Amino acid sequence: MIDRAQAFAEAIAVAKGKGLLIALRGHPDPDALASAMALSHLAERLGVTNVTIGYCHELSHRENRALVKLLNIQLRKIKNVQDAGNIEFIALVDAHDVDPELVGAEKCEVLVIVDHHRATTPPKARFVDLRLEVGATATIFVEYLNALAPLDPDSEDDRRVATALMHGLSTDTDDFTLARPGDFRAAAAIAEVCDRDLLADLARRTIAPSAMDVISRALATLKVRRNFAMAGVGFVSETDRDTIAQAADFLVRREDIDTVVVYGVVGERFIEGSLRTHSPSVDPGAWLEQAFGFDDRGHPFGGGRRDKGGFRIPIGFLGRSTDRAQLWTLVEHAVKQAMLKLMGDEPALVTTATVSEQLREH
Ligand SMILES: [Mn+2]
Repeated sequence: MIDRAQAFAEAIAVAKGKGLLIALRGHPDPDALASAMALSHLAERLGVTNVTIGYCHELSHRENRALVKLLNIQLRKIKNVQDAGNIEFIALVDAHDVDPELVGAEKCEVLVIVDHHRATTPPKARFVDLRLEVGATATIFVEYLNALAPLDPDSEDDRRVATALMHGLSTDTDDFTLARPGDFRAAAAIAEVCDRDLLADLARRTIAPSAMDVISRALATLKVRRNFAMAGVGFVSETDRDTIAQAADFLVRREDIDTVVVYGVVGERFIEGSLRTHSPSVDPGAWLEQAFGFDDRGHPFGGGRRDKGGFRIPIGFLGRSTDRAQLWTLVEHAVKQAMLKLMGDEPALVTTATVSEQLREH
């Protein structure tokens, strides 16, 4: 384990005197943000001083924006690698490829990749540490920190890093319910360094009004078939895209179902959906792949692990349609059909209203 930390340090040291960009992929979550913060902290200790943490999509979740603010994480929103200055090297955390929307990355060398997601194509970098057996990338960074620059409870800066990592660990493992032995060891290692008050502030899960709105729309359109439920929530703005996942998290708690898919049109560009399940027979990744298939390049539109998954399908030219009602009808029809087909092409769904009517009759 010390060897891996040493190899990581050697790879990072290559960026001494040069510009290093920690390029966050997609909409960064607490694990990605904490890992970026830890990497930047370690890089500084290793003498790499020109480090930028960059992201190219919105920080969509209100809690993530709170995290950035409370922990004072220095983030740059960039479209192009050179927006971050004279960058020669890239580091990736909690992801193993560069965001497809980040321009100019091909001119830089990827120094390190530290991640815990299954890779579809082999990740390419000078140093790769991809561990499927940990619940969070934060766990790997705790290990590096222990080996290279142990966190000091008396240092304000070190406490912030520890707090971010603990928060990343807890959110990525669903409050440790999915944590593996390595994650618990990592949590134990930073327990005395992190700031408990700050951690409590970060953990306060608020529900934004926009999320409540999407949840209410999901409830209104919820269709239940046996132990499966689906809900289409219509149009959702890019900044509110996480509300779809929040609605799915809420609905899967319904007692008589074990799987739910919530979907909508995000930013008038994509059909996006979230799957949540606690069925032993539903593998989210495989299920979504079967339901929605693959894009032109052969990548599945959906993916997932354990108990959750998501999909994203571009609507392309149709997104320009000004008749939103018609567009939604089309989307709803196509998504429902894809899912129903997978469930064995049975007749029309029973709506919750019909179910309660039937119950009243008996
Ligand atoms: Mn993660």
